Amino acid sequence: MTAKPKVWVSRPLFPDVLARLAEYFDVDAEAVERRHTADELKNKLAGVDAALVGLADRIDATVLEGNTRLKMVANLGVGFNNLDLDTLTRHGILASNTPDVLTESVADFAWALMLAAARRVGASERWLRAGHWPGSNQRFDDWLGLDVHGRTLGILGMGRIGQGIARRAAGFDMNVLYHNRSRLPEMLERECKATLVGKDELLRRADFLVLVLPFTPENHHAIGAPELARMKRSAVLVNIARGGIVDDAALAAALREGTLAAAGLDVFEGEPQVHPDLLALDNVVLSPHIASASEETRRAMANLAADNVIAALGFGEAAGNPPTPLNPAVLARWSAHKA
Ligand code: 8YV
Repeated sequence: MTAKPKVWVSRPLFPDVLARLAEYFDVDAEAVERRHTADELKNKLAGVDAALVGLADRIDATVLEGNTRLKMVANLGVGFNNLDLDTLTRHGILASNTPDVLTESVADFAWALMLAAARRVGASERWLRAGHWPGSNQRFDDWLGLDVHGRTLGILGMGRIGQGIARRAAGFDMNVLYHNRSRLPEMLERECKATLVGKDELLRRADFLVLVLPFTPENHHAIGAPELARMKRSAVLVNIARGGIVDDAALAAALREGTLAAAGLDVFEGEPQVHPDLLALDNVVLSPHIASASEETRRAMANLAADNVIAALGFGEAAGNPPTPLNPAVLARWSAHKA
């Protein structure tokens, strides 16, 4: 009997997904969540045929140096700024991500942050839990927040998640503006009831600005002090995309000085560290990168990553056709090689 291909899973994963992988592979799954050093990644990846990795695992030239075995890296996320795709492609290593299955859950969460930031859910809960309510003589005009309905929603980055956020805005009777590299097809624009504007106009007009951009070097600090200065003092900023798209220090300064009303943040520069100035503020709602973390969605993401590995390594019903490859040119090269 030939030995099963070897697969490394860099983060603890649902046992049923690991069991699916174990039908085909010799699985080495991490039981404890932790960050791996480049050396650890290099060593692990040198000994396996495929790996399921998380966003904290940076897969680049350093960790792939001298690797002649690895065929496939499945990212447990839709964003893949942790993968150096050019280098993977050059090494003939297939990469995949987890699009679509998380779109609606992440769009839901963007709304959770918008509503929570606008209506001061976090700060008022902290006050209640601290026991301040009894005896406070809470006034009629305490805890006043911002209305969401009827306002202008700005979406920066109008991919699938941005469109999901826009579609939900109809229920809140909002005016939806977006800015994107390219204009949506007319049918989608109509479905989303969204109007394309320039970035400057988006910054000036949005009452709620939600960031859904992929993280690329060009998008580093796409929202910094100059952009924040263009926004309304009454505006709310929501970042569910990636840390580093916002200059967190500049954002904290704007929130502290009252040049921006509030923010909701799921992602941070240098996470899991959070800028101390943000932690000190009450007008920002903070969550630990959980926008996709519903039971169903995280399972679907894990299963999709597993589907990609199973199919890429030639097993299962979709053998040879992984569902969501990022560099399909590698697949073409593999088949040319076989022929
Ligand atoms: C993470 C995400 O994958 O999909 C993405 O790009 O940022 C999230 O869904 C998730 O937080 C697991 O780390």
